Amino acid sequence: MDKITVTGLPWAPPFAQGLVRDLRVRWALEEAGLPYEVRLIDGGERSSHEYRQKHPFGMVPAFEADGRWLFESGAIVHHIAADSEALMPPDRHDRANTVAWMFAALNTVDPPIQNLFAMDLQHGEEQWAKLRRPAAVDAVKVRLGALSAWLDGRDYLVDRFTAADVLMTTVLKFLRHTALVTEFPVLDAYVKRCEARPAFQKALRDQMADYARGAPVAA
Ligand SMILES: N[C@@H](CCC(=O)N[C@@H](CS)C(=O)NCC(=O)O)C(=O)O
Repeated sequence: MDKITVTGLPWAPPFAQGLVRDLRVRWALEEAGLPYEVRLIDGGERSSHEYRQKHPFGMVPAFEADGRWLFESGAIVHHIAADSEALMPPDRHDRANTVAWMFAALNTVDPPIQNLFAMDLQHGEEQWAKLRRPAAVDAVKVRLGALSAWLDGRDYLVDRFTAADVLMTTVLKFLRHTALVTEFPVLDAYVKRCEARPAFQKALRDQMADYARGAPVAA
């Protein structure tokens, strides 16, 4: 891949900082050792016809390599991983397992987590959210319990660090406002192991630095 650009937000409110999904793309690129530029785009540009040709839903991240655009963070991480042994094992069966765990992160583990995240951080004061929260927590715990059982005795989702761990870790990060991950010591250790990687640390540092530069000036 020649010139790579990733789109991100110029700023995010504190509850979302470190969660915005260009983080997982930056992390994957750091692991792969690929240089890239981040283009921070505001709401006006995200709504523009031109940007919608790159990202139909007007969100971040979008990704450009060799003049071609791609959207959806999972698809982007997969695209980067497909050419990088740092993120995708060479063995055919291990590759299939890695992809299975990438889908599991986004399609099986993420939905109940996003449900709880929205309840707590967007609707926390509403009566319906208070009533439904215990069931939403239980649904998250069912997934975390199964994931913890799988990771017990393993360092990573497949035999070694892969793109699946990039996605799973950044999905679990959406629970940081709760103690749910720490209730599962295996998961707590897994997240800490993945987040200790220099590539993650650099990606997070860079994203936070962008938000510090883009912070709204107090009136
Ligand atoms: N499924 C999409 C979700 C993308 C998404 O939710 N992006 C958020 C930031 S994490 C966004 O762009 N929000 C700003 C907006 O919708 O205008 C992906 O994984 O890329």
